[in-house]
Amino acid sequence: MSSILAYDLGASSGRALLGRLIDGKIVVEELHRFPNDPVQVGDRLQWDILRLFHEIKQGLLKAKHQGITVQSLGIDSWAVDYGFIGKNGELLGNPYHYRDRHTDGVMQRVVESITESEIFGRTGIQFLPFNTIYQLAALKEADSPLLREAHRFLMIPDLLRYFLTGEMHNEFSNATSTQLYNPVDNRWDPELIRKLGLSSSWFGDVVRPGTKVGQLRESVTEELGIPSIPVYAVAEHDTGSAVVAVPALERSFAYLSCGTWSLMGTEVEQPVINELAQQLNFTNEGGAYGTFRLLKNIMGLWILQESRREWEKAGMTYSFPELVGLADQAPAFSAFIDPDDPLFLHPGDMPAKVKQYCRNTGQQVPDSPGTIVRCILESLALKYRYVLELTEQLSGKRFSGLHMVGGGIHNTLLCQWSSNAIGKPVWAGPAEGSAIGNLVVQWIAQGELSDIWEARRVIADSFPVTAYEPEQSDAWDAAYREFLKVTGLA
Ligand code: ADP
Ligand code: LRH
Repeated sequence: MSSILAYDLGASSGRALLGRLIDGKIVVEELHRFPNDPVQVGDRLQWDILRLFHEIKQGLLKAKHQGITVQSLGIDSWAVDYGFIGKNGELLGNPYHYRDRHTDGVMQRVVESITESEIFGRTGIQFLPFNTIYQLAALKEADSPLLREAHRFLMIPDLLRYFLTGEMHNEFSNATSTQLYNPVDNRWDPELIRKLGLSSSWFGDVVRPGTKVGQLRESVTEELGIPSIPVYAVAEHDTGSAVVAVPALERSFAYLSCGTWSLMGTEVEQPVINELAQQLNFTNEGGAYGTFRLLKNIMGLWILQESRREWEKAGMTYSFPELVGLADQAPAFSAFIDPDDPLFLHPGDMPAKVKQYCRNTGQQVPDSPGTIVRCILESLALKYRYVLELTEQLSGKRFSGLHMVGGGIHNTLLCQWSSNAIGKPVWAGPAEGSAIGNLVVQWIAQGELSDIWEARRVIADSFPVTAYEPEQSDAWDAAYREFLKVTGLA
């Protein structure tokens, strides 16, 4: 029986899932899970990339110790971040975290010299201050020595794949997230690269999800005492893999990939690059098999994660289920935030920021973990309604419900409230969407599954999906009107 490995690195944790196809069903086993804590050094927030590589090797070792023969592997991770490789083939510096402040104010300066319509017209990508394009512009502004030494640009999974195989390739889904890739011309955009003063030689050939991109190199197989196996490029942007795994049986569906971020939208065959998409700040991220993700980023459970971290620092340790329980006990609809207010983007005392937002908007100020978590979760659910309505407006589609995937579906209160807020059913599952999407792309490449639609049917047959029906519609409609008013989204 053949087993394959999917590494899925989220902004909060990473995991190695072992997948097997047994009698037409997918069976997964979590071999390894590890935290992905960024590291603050002075003013800089960085990823611990070498530790992540170490954890990837630990996953392979665990497979070996269990006597499992792994057939192939793929890696997906959060988008936009990257490392540079120097002329000697070594990583230059440590990749910055997209929440690092080196990009503060850079996007505004870039769009003063290259207009928003030009950037959006060339890339179809939403304006987020941490997009790779602004990270690189920030290095340029700071005259970073990295740019003088840079030889090749690799995004996080490209980089880890390079460490494993010794081969350098840029994968398509992640390449689009940089806001430097032109999805119509199907290449890195030479004009944007030129206008920013970057070097086109950094950006290599772009491989599609499902391409075999090397074998484990000798240094890895010798160190671990394992045979060399093929490494595949999957939809290496985790959201791309998550959308592959949405168990939708209908062609037109809405999804919410719910983890550190909440990514909501629909799948399209062609990027939607028009004035409305730009004005609504939707994105067209490249996916597997010629699909695009027409979606919007919503700040997501990051606000809750950071609140939990803050309470922990103060000696109050809560698990996520405990926090959800406290929210359930707290009074309903007493205050709302716009989760996408820039206030919440950077790390820092999140409970204080939630309070500050409520105070500034003249609302009752939540003052306990329960009331703060309730405010965060209700506001997220209401923001989902807002973005779902925009997705319908932009795509011209009407959705009968919402598919939710990702770790956030363990939060059953959020799933129920999301259904209440949108007034439609929510179908929640699978939780490990990104890792499962990663697995099926490898199986399609190996001829074990025929295409993405067969894969989605098999996923639907293999993993439980919990259906939530909308409740308390009048109360949620009233809350939505209040939410739009206090957040200024009306
Ligand atoms: P990422 O891949 O972006 O790191 P995940 O998809 O793993 O994120 O989702 C992590 C989030 O899922 C956490 O921030 C937390 O809010 C939520 N979560 C995970 N487990 C539970 C649980 N048992 N109860 C409630 N929420 C949970
Ligand atoms: C989710 C995600 C999202 C990006 C963000 C940087 O993990 O990949 O799609 O916008 O991280």
